Amino acid sequence: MPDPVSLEVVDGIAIVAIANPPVNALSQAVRAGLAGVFAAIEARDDVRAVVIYGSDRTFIAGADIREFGKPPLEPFLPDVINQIEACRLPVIASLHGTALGGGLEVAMGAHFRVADPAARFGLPEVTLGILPGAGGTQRLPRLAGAEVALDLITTGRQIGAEEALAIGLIDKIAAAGDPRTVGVAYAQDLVRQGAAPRRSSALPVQAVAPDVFEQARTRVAQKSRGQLAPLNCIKAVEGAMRLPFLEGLANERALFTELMGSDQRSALIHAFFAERQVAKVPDIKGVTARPIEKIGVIGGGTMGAGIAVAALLSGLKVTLIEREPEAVARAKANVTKTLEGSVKRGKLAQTKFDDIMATTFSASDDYSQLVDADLVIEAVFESMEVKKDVFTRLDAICKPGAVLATNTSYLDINEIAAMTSRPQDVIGLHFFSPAHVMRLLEIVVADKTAPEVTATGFELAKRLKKVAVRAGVCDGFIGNRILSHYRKAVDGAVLAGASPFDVDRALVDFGLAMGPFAVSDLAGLDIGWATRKRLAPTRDPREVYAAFSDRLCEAGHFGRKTGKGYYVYKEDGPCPNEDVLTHVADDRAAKGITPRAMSDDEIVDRYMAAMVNEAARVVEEGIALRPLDVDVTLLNGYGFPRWRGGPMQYADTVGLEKILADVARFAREDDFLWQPAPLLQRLVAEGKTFGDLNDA
Ligand code: TC6
Repeated sequence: MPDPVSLEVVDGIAIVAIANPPVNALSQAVRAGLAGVFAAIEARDDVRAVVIYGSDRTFIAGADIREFGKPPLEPFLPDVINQIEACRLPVIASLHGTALGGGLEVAMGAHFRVADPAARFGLPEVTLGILPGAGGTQRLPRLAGAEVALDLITTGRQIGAEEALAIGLIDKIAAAGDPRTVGVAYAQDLVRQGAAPRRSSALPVQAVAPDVFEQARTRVAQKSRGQLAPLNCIKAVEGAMRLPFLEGLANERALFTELMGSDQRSALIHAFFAERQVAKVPDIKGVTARPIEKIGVIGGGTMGAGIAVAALLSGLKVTLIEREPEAVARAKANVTKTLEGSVKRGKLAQTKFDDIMATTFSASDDYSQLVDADLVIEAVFESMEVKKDVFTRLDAICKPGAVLATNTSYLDINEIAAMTSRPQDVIGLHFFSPAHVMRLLEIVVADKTAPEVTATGFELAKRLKKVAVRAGVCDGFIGNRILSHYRKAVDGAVLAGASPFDVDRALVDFGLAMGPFAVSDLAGLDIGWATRKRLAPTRDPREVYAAFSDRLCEAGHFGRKTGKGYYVYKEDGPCPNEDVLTHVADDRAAKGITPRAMSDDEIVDRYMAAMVNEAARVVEEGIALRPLDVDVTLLNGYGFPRWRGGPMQYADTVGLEKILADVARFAREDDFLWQPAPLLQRLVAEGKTFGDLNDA
């Protein structure tokens, strides 16, 4: 491996280049390299200033996350940055690409910062369950003030060069150019001006209003419920206000070390890597995707319109097909309204909107508009008959090689593909609603789907900025199959004694964005009802079927859309629908169940054991490639708390023995629902984890 840090001296300017692809992370070799070159620079008498820059596409994107959780290796980053800051010569950081985390901390340790106009800056450590532990919580308040520091450090949000200049984080935005030339030119200017080192650590910290930290705590309590890192971030910045620099640094270190040892840190870093790992799918390695420029969307309801918007926002041409002129007009209005919302929120320029409406978007009731489409996504009513009809028509119209995708949530894609003369071109692209917002895309590979069609699905996801997970065909694929299982478990908890409101509260306390009953109300209770009716003929007589939800549906209460479901939706917010308790009591009575008290812990244990047990089957059957694919699915499509890393990471954290023991415990009440997954049993017997399967 070539040395990742190099030094050359040109006309009195020491130029330090960092070359550690792909993102110039601060691995041990980079830290040691920086320490070495700065020692060498101090020993020379022909140097007037120092420039640090990153080679290739970026400055430094942060600490090397792969080293986290392993024994720390010297030299430590805070010491290296202190060494850079202590340099007797002016040190200039020339920033381009992204200066993130430890990378931005290196830049703040330099004495001057010049940036490319397109550079981005941020301290995203909080999103990984840690804090900027190399002086960032002490130097940023000194450069930009405590309020700005609290905002950037507790949210991890990135900012552009203009904002960085305005808050005092950087000194200059240069004309676009290569960072070496830009840095050297700025260094020469500074030398000409006789500039001396200007150390951030020596700057005074401006006083702030006393309630600034309390307000930050309130914000964090709302937005980052349950998470440790944002609270430690606040404490570290508070330390910068009341402690001298070196003591503040020691305080920061202690808070950092506490987080480094937390399960939340492991979970968030697992999520980071898992989201990159899901795109690595063996059957499409080296396979070239088909080019996609024009797509068709069949169906202009909420889902179809959302898919159309997602595609339009990523620059694709979209033709939306509906059945008749009124439906076309409604679909067009749906798409237009959503795009107008993006313009209002500043996410889409008015000129871009005008361009989309004039040239890239069209809607029609004529399937022949799709003759030149590269990919068509069907998002019509969830009925096999309707979908088969659509695919028959697509088969007759679409050009050879066009990818034909269905957005079905549950149905058998092999059966749909069999309606066409080209099953190799048929695939499932399962979006989540609202499709222009939700990050998850399940790419469902049917028996005959060609590898380049799968590769095209992944390419499309990248273009739409979605996280794509490969799934196999089964009822519900990865996410909805697991969901229907844990839904049965929470229904079972209600039959046993908890109320739906207890269940929702316990699971929101656990970290879910919403409880499962509130989610059902949001999705529409009629959807689950339709699925239950569809599956009724094949239902196993041993299943304990919770009927209380059917009672709500029979009374026309479908959740939010009808104003009533498990909750009643009023102007001042939702409140529990007390009628539900009557339906539940009737259901228990009909089944001869005497309700008992159930703790929040038991509710969580049931929910998690059901989720993990079914997920183990999904992995064992190859529906999900690896446990991490399940985690990414649940994190991005089902509101599972990211700081728990996903269900499989959670299971590894609490121990698979506990999950298996819980399955056995609940089986004493319902041994049909609670049958242990063979993979779970095997891993426990072998003393292995789901993580071991990810690494295999
Ligand atoms: C920190 O700095 C703490 C400091 C205190 C210390 C005391 N380390 O995302 P991409 C890999 S915490 C190791 O696909 P992009 C990534 O896994 C850190 N590896 O590219 C992938 O590898 P693969 C604070 C890293 O262009 C490859 O690089 N910094 C790291 O879409 C390409 O990544 C952050 O949190 C890393 N730090 O986005 C920034 N970063 O090809 C984290 C990336 O084997 N990184 N990799 O799969 C990012 O946000 C993005 O990677 C990006 C580039 C915006 C830099």
